[in-house]
Amino acid sequence: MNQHRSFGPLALDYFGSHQWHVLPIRRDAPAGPLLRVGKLHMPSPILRFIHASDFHLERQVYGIADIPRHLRDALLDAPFVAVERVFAAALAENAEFVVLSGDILDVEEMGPRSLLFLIEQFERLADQGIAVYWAPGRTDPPARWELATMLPENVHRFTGKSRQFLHRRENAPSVRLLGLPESGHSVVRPADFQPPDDDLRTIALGYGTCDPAALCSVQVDYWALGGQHKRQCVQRSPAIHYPGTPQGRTPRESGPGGCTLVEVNGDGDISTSPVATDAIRWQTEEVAVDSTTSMTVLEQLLIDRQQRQDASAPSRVSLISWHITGSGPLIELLQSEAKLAALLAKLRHAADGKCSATWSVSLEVGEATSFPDTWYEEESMLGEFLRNVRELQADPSQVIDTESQLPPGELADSLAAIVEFSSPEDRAATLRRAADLGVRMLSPSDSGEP
Ligand SMILES: [Mn+2]
Repeated sequence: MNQHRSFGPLALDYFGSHQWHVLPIRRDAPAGPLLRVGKLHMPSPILRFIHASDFHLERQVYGIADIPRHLRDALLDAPFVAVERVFAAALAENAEFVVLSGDILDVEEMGPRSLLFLIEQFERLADQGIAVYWAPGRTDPPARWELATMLPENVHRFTGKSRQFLHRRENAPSVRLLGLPESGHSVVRPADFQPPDDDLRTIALGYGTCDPAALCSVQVDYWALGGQHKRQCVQRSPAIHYPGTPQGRTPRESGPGGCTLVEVNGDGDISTSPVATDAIRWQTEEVAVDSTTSMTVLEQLLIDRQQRQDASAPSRVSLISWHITGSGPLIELLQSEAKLAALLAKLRHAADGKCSATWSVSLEVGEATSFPDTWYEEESMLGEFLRNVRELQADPSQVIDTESQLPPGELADSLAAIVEFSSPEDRAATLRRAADLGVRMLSPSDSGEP
């Protein structure tokens, strides 16, 4: 069965079925005729397009308080640089068209730079005869787009009248694209997409979450979905795919951002390959310490990792959120916010001095099971507070009278049920949180030593 191309119509029929086979990502395969295990003379792709979504060109990078001067421009430009790379990929890969699955630009939130930039990018494609098919997400329904007349003619939007486009091709069958004029639902509903029963390859553009099993009931070859900022290959056959946003905007959107190059060969096999476009990358880094780790060792370890990151990707800004986990005296010591802040300042100083492209955004530390002994012993409000908490922790039978602390009146009745401890675990967890809060509030903020 592998040499299907040499065996005439019967074998061709078998492989020429409308089922599109999906192969693993093969972005780094050599150029030219491809040889893959199980198949000989695999033809080059007969159709190639870019799938992207969630540009959010109205939205800046947010969620960080301190930005060093030398990185300000990079952060401001990042959303635009990333989107420019999406269009550059379409040109470089000779894409036949670009499919956009929603949340591209919100006209109610945007500034003039965003709109002009987007039009400019569309025009770059128009010059090369590359079409754009743009289906709406939550933020960019065509009804809001009174500026649509400014879009060049290669841009096709799905509207009330146009829910289907036929992409015509030279010497090859057309490709059908289906979409909705509004993404009124947060779930992609297969009933909204019903292609006629014919031989055309069909791409459906949808927005929101999906139920893969339900989508399989419709004769669609590639589900080009949007509304999710993290890239996800939901299913390989038929393909259901979210390319994610080209540029994450907050520390929560960590990891690479990009778009997807989709290639279809003569057999109908589809491959999806990620194209990284992000100009800044949010990273979450875990660092585990144990009872022997000292502050100096941790500090050096973080600075080293920061420098290594900078050396490995010097052209991209890396924004790191550190999570320190483990147990031992160092974790206890780092429960002091002042200590944490001092450590973060040292990391930043190390990066700032070198105008490094790597920046430590935040430093968080896991909960400590206890605090340093000296804190319990000292004659201060904190010392007294910690001794009280420890006494309650040591003796679970001691009643904690929370109810008497409530203000009189109706409110107290409804609050009483909330402040009551439902179990010993609940009591223990509350005491741990109280100790943590006390340490944070009662520690002097300047010296770092409570
Ligand atoms: Mn979005």
